[in-house]
Amino acid sequence: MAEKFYITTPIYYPSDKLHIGHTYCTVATDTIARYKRLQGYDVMFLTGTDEHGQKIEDKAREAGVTPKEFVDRIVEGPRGVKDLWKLMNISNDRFIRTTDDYHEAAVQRIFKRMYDNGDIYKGTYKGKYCKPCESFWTESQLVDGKCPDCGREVQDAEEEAYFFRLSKYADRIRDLLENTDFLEPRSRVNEMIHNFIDPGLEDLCVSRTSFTWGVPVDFDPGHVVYVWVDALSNYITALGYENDRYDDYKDGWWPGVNIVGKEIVRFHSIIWPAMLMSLGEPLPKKCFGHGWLLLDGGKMSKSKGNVVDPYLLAEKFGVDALRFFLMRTFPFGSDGNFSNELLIQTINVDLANDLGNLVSRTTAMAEKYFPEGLPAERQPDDTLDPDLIAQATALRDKYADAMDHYAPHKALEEVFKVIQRANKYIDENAPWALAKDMEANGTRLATVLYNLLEAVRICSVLLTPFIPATTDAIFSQLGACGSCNGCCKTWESAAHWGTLPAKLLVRKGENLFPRIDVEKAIAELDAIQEEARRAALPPIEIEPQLTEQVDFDTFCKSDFRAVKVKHCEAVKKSDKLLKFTLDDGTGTDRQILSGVHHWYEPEDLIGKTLVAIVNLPPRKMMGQESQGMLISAVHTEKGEEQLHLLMVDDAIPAGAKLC
Ligand code: ME8
Repeated sequence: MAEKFYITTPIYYPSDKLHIGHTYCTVATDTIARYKRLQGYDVMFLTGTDEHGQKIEDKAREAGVTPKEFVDRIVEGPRGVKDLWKLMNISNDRFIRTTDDYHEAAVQRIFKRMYDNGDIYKGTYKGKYCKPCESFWTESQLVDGKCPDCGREVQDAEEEAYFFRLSKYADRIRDLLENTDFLEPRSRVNEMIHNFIDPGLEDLCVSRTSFTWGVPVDFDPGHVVYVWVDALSNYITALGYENDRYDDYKDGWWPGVNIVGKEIVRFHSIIWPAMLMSLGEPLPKKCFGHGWLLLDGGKMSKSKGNVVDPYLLAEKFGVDALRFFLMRTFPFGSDGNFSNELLIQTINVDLANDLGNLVSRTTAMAEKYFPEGLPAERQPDDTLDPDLIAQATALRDKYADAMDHYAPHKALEEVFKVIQRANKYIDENAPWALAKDMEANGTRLATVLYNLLEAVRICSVLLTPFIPATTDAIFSQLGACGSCNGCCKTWESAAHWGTLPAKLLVRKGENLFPRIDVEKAIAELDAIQEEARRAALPPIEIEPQLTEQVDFDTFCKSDFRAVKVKHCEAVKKSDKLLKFTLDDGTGTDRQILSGVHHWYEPEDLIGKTLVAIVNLPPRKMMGQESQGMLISAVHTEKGEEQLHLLMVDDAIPAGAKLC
């Protein structure tokens, strides 16, 4: 029976839309899950959403809906979390929502078990609270008086609360971190020991009374379970722990591998193992803390607003291109700077140039030179062939070594060495030259093409966890699967040269990754992002009214008159100013300059009756005198200033006083 492999992503806060940083973590976990399936493991891949807590309660209130309505929209709604994972071809076997009934009931039982065994007790919480992170901190844990995780302001907090005896597990946690390879990369171990274990683990506050959107403590209903105790439990409740929705916990699916971002390593490598110790359950096999994708050197946080929409990128560049970029570009354990240019460059260099060219040249030549199919006869060349064959057959083990060490970027590096080697092999063998004399060179040409097809096949097997839709397309171009029943796609076959059937009917398909025009694509992205930014702005903004009062006499000193536009023209060398010649009822023309050209063309205003204040001292604008000011109404719409000149009924004679 196949060995079980259970892997999880963090469950996401549906407090806002997911961004490319979340997509990174899920794509990475999906790639590992697919790799394990390829190797023959029986894989269970869990993801989900973490839906309780004050932050969600606050956001729902702002949106004027219930917390459940709020999270439902983000999780299940159009372009929500589930839609995104579907679009990104995420192969999760299960999706947990912490508002699922079975999970909530199981969390109550988990809390009660820890209470019953004396690990949870009641006390008073005094300390600092970071609302965005929903984390309590002691004074000594703050960095410059701010939250050590996100750097934001913290508030004083005091409330009756339940506490978890985390301190009791300090030695066992230290041992786990220092003396096993539970937590990776190793640098994260040092961070945990230095920041949390060495200063002394304190008991953890695990209930709240200041809000209600959470799992109630069933034996003390004023309290809700701390959102992290609720959230971390998902990894086992989703298998059926303390509930009968699933049977997998007792069927041996736990322990599993938790893939998490670096800022939540503390929860996963200290609190979570301590909870499991308290429950007497096995500890996770592994916690891998990956780095962050940064934007301009800062965290791409939804709270900071500089988000990159994965929908937009996947729709524009393709799901596989985005998946590939995320895994190829950023070493998994470290931070990396995300940019649109980098994404496009990676697509152009690796996917269009290296992989795309190899596949399209190989399949095009095979189809052109052997339209009836590749013959079975071979003519190897001891000088030209062995290096390609050796590199391609050695690839699988190097790849596995990288994947087993949670280094998907290194695995791809190895695959691309072989792709580059195969492209070189085309140039070394010049199939187009061989094709000039098919009678003399036909067998050698078939051999060269077969070798290339084999190299493409091996690379495609190993690329499948990363870009599954693309490799499907490649396999169908190779024309293998009709006759081999998928055996050329297996893990075993990736270390075997000569798996493709000797006789092959190759059909070149569509270009896998057309080259992208960098400047054009960046300009288009900028335009889309600008549109999205504007769409998110409030529709109409009106300037707040002044509270300072003017006395009536002062107000009466302003002389407002109806004026008729006799002539209007643009002021030379100014994009803004229009020059108005006005009848103000005095018999002498009045000239006013007004910065309204952005909204009006001069000819549209001739004959209109406007309102002007006529007793302002004259002033010079662009060298011309303006004798007063035209009155207009202004507001902001979708971030853009809007202006309307005040126009009154044409029946009102020029010079009529407005009061
Ligand atoms: O932390 N780069 O949820 P979350 C890389 N609900 N990864 C990033 C990232 C970025 N710019 N931004 C976010 C939570 N992430 C909890 C988890 S698990 C029991 C509870 C990653 O939606 C982040 O590091 O804030 C985390 O691993 C994941 O996205 C979910 O973040």
